[in-house]
Amino acid sequence: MELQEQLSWKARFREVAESLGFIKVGFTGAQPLLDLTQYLKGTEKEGCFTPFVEADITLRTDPQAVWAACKTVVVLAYPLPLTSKSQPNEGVLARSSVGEDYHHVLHSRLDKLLQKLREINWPSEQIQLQVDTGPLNERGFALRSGLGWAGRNQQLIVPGVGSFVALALVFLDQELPPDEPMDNLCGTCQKCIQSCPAQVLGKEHFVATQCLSFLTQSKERLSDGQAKSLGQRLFGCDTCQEACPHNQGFLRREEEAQNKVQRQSYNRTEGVSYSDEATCLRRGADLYEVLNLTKAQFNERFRWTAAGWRGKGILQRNAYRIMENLQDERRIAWLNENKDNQTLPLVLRQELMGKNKDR
Ligand code: B12
Repeated sequence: MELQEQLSWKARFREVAESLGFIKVGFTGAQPLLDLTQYLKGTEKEGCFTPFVEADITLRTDPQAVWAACKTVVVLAYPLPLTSKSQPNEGVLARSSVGEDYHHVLHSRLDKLLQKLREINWPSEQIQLQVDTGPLNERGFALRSGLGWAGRNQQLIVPGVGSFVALALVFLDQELPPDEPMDNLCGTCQKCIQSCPAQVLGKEHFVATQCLSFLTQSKERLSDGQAKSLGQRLFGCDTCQEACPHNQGFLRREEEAQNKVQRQSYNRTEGVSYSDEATCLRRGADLYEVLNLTKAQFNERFRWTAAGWRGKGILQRNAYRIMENLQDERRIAWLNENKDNQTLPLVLRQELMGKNKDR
């Protein structure tokens, strides 16, 4: 294919993706991320790996090891929803875990993208997709495709947009001219480093197993110190992103939407852009309700969000620990009622075992 024709297909891809709500699109080749491979090899033994990543470093960095026909990786960013502030005694959900699970939202957007590409006779035989759960390192390809730069908080920051975006990868079996990586615009700013309650930023390596977001998702026992450090975080942590100057525009829009909007809900209609200012999603969750969730209530309230993927027990463990932090006495009666019960989450039982806590 001639260069002119390749550029024209690229432009058409972008146009279709943007019409579906993707906020930025970058293209890069299928060569492996060699620097990252070396870096990952060096950090494997330092608590930098979570159980959430592929163990084989080659599969995290080399698109052709995952799909031999791959020639181009397209990286797409989709905005996260605007949310409303939680109430003082509520548990707090990260923006990536409110509303319909972003994995579903992005996959459904990508399915529409493929359909529209077929309609314009897109010249690829096959196209493969990844949203978060595949093996390849998304931020590494995002950096190389010029989608944004990596903040000191590890986040991919899209210029003019910020980091409250979810990423997706589209793999093509045709070569298209790559985009250029962009400069890092953090300058000397240290705000995220200063804000991190776990003090994991700004170190030589990011020890992911100490990040509070990880702790809220971990099925390992939390120590009392770790549980205390969660504060009111029920699932995920946005603190380092909230401190970032590049996210202040997003946070202002949220504030405005929250003041205007009548409807503050847990859900929004599929297909409505996440950044639609008519829907402000609730980030707060009633802790006592979470503690008492039945399976059916969990399915109704959380299963379809990204806060649901670790199961009901993890949310209940976190809710209990937050109530402990808030000295909410209702947890004591709840524990007494449930301690001999199968419904007491195993991880919480293990954490409280042997300490005679609250009994
Ligand atoms: C495992 C994982 C986690 C782990 C570990 C996070 C981490 N920082 O490593 C935990 C559970 C802690 C986590 C937390 C969160 N995550 Co997460 N996570 C992932 C996942 C599945 C893999 C990440 C990974 O491989 N990490 C290893 C490190 C080394 O890579 P990285 O930080 O992703 O990217 C760096 C490298 O590529 C590096 N790099 C590239 N080339 C080179 C070369 C050299 C020489 C060096 C030194 C480095 C380097 O630069 C990048 C930026 O620092 C990705 C999805 C995916 N498949 O990639 C989502 C992903 C990174 N997570 C995401 C989100 C939203 C979050 C949270 C914000 C959720 C929340 N609110 O709680 C937090 C943020 C925590 C943080 N400060 O990073 C988004 C990020 C969006 C964005 N704008 O950046 C992703 C892309 C999911 C998605 N599809 O949208 N996550």
